[in-house]
Amino acid sequence: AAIGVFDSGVGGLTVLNALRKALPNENLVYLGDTARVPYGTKSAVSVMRYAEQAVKALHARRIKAIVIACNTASAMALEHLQNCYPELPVLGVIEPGALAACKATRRKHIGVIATESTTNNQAYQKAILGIMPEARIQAQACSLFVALAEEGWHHGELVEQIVAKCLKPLMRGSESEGALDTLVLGCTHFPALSGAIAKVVGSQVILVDSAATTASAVKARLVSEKLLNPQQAPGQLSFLVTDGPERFARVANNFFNEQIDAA
Ligand code: DGN
Repeated sequence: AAIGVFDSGVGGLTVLNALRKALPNENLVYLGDTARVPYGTKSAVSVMRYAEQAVKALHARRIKAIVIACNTASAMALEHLQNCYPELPVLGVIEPGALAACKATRRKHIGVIATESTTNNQAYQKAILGIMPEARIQAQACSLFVALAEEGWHHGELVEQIVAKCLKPLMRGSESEGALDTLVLGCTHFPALSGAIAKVVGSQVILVDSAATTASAVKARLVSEKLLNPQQAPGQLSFLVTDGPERFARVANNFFNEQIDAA
């Protein structure tokens, strides 16, 4: 059986990289809902419906666990999906991202950038405060970064100018007022822009994302449920998309460390 990994498009591939690293012997099936991306500007009702259909398609394969590798879908649909499949581990990326932020922060002042739907839903704010009730959190929607990341606009002066403009509301606090010390990349597309984001926010701000902590959480869950693949052979990878396999393969190569051929 395989681990099913779902995202609205290519962003979840940043999580897939971490899963490959943490669980090299596991078979992974990735589903990108490319027909309906972006989720980040859609209503909760639509995102729930899309996520439900995507997970149903994964469930129809031999799946032993599901990773919702999309912050927007995790924010809006994780609980619903867990209720739909009580027999399966269904894990999202928000709790792991919040945990990474709480581990990294020194002054407990945390910024969160994500899609509009994720920031409106307050999922990160709730998850961080659940771990660290005294944290100060500032959230900022940066839905535009998804398009930049998908188009392969990851570096350069123009990208930094756009990033600076979008992050301006977060960067107002001075050191004495307690400027933020940690920034959560709360969308699985954003690690592609981490170089430009780091340049804009400066080296004193620690950037964290959900990928590595999600992979650790998945591994811990598989171990505790005795679901790890006993075989030592390298795990198989397969990709499913709901539209445009050629575009997926092309764009995916900006996000994933291994070559992907059109699905
Ligand atoms: N990658 C998705 C996320 O983590 O929220 C968002 C991409 C999108 O659908 N806009």
